[in-house]
Amino acid sequence: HLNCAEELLDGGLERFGADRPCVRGEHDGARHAWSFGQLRARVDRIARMLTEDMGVRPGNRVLLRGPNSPWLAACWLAVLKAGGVVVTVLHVLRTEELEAILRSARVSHALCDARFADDLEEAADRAAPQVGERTAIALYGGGGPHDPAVLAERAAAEGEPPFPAVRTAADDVALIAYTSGTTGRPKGCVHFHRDVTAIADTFSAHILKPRPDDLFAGSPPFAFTFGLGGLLIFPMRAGAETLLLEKAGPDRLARAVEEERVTVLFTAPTAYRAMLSDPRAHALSSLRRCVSAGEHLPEAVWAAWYEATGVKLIDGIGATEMLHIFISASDDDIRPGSTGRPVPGFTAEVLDEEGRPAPDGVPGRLAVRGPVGCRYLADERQRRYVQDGWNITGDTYVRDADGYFWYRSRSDDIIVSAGYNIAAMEVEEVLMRSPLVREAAVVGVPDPGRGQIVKAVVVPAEGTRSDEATAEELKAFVKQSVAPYKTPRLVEFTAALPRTETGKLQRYKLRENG
Ligand code: 3SK
Repeated sequence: HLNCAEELLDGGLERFGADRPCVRGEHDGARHAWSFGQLRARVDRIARMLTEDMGVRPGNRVLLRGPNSPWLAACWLAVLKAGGVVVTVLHVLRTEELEAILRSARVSHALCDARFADDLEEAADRAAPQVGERTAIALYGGGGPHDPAVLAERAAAEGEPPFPAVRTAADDVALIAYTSGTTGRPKGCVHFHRDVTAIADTFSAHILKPRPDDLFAGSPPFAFTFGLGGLLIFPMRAGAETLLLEKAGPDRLARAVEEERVTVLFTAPTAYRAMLSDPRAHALSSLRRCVSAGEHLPEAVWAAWYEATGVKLIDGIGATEMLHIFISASDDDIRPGSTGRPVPGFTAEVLDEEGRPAPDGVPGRLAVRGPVGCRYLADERQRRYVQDGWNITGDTYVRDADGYFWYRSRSDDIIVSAGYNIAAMEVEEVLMRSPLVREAAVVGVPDPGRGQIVKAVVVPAEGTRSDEATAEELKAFVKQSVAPYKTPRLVEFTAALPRTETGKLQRYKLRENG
């Protein structure tokens, strides 16, 4: 038996005391700062509302939509204490993207930040026939008598009795995290209650080594499991405090570090680089641990960060399929430019095309196994990701004679831009719906700030002009259907796309042309 929310919250309260600071941050202009005890009072009221008023039963899938905030954290824990399965989505997703997730996960209930209700309501109407019933949506943070946040505040003030967590098994499903598939069809990655504690007891315990007096902060949203681990699970497991920011661009992050004396930072290389260009880099002196993941960390950024702050960036590779980081290094084990070595509990190999271990120094496909692994929700792509018990991550790596892993490239059509994974085919499919487009191909091209940016190469439809105005029109067209981070920053026109004799698109040629 394990309920990971009970373990983190009620277990944390027992281990560290009810008054230990747990979560602080902003929600829609209001500030909140809750101890373990104060957070539990709110979580328990929401859990009660889910089970008693909304009819959530163990195993029901409950979607969470909202930017990082103390209320999102409370909802996440409440769904799990109520025995539900959390499906967290980026709040910037559009109707079509939300509809696909509601259908795929058969989401019966949702807790949504009141400011982001519209697309979700529409998606719920559209998905109802496949889900079997219309997803029941409760809005938090908007005020009103049924607002879970209002109910929770009242319960905390009145001192309601604790909600007994549903007795889930360690290998009951706790969450379904969505990741871009190379085909553009999102894949739901299923993780158990025991996986949640496993990532804290591997990467966090052995590499990060947080202290109870730490204050965590960072940019990745909970919907990206890098953020869920780094900004909620790891601090709670260590009895530390987390600062949750709704908007966490590099400037806001640097200001928060300075003003609130943040000690542990989680963000992507793009943000570390941007923070360095701020002349107030000295204001980062409170930091003692900084974790970089989501995209490859260039050695130059590692060196510049060390010079400016004296902190050795902890690089790591993780995947939504693996829940969190499985290769990394900290302190004197770091070799700048290398991702590190398998985190204790994990084994990693570099495999050749036949699936045999490649000799050290020879690039191949990264394969990893450990206490967590890929379980796609009803998806035939499982067979490609898990082979002979190894998780094949889609990255090309080289291992050196000392067992350090060095990143080479992605081995699929995923574009990694500012830490976001973007499926080239998803963007292509949207472009192809425009009457201005005859053919389109999407690739990632190198960018000093974001690692890669999305570039669309378009064969215009008859009568369409290949000019700046058409390019802008196409960008706006794509933005209507998919989240802004997937929109091409560059649009180029061509008379024909490069193809093999059998008609297969030669994406690498488009990449080579920058
Ligand atoms: O996908 C990633 O890059 C990642 C990195 C670290 C932790 C978790 C994830 C999903």
